[in-house]
Amino acid sequence: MRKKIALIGGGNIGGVLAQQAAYHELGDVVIFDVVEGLPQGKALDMAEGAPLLEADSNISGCNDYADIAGSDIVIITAGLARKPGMSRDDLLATNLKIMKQVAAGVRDNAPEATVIVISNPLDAMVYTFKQVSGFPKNRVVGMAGVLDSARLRAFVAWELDVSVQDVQAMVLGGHGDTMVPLVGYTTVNGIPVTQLLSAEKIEELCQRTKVAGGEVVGLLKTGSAFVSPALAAIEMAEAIIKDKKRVLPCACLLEGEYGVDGLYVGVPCVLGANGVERIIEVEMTADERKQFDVSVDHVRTLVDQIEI
Ligand code: TXD
Repeated sequence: MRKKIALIGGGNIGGVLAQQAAYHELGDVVIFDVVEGLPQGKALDMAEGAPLLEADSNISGCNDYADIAGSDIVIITAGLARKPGMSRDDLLATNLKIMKQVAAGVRDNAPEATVIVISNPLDAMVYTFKQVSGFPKNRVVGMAGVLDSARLRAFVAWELDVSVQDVQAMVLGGHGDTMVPLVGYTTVNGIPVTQLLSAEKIEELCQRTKVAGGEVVGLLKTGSAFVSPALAAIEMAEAIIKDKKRVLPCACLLEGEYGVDGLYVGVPCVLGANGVERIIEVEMTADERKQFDVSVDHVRTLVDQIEI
């Protein structure tokens, strides 16, 4: 019996999610969107291409939440994306209204699903979904750290002219300019990056990571990054579907961990069949801990603006 994956939002990221999930046969894919015809058209196009990739997943599109019934995984991208000059926080008011609708739709039609939230501002949106849906915290997780860490991994690999496969990195905290790249956990096949790059170059790459989303928005002008975010969410979904127990940086509900209570913040966790199975508390330098606390304060400022 194949898993069922519902994608709430059939836009730029939703389209890549659908392709990746279906063509890698992670499960049958249902794309939900409020725009009539958009999810149905994208799904039909992808389904007609499936024979060329010998992928047997069913792909469908819908505008009715009833069609997501029985979903095992729900991935949410519903909401506006940034335009040049906008911060992720600028999306709060509009996307908050959308997330409340989405959370009710998922709660009422796929109550057993594990949910990966992507919509921005991420830390506030995943918090909103949790509050409105009432789902247990292990089944509500936000995608940000996997993307931010992938960006730092890419920058380090390009600088060193080494395989991206051999670079590991960990970026924690809120998904915004206050995110915290942990240099001590950035390695090249186990070799600390501090042995391979100067402190100045490492700082430069960490800074580029913090604004990498805005760099893409500035180039695209019509929207934000959509391939790398989708790939990051697929890595999380695969860990859950295949019970891989991956250790990944994800936005998780903290209830005392890292000295934080009642907020979703990016931290390392174990992702498996039961969603967020465990949160891992890692050591940080005094400076990294200070940055982390600043990032948490920013998340709290955003969340304090939310009225459920
Ligand atoms: O790392 C991260 N978490 C971020 C997240 C990385 C990049 C982009 N990030 C955010 O994802 C971005 O700021 C947006 O808030 C979401 C989705 O970005 P995307 O680029 O996919 O936006 P699109 O192409 O505008 O798609 C959004 C879709 C679009 O088809 C709308 O019709 C639909 O959302 N939409 C809705 N779907 C369901 N229900 C409602 N109410 C709704 N409103 C809009």
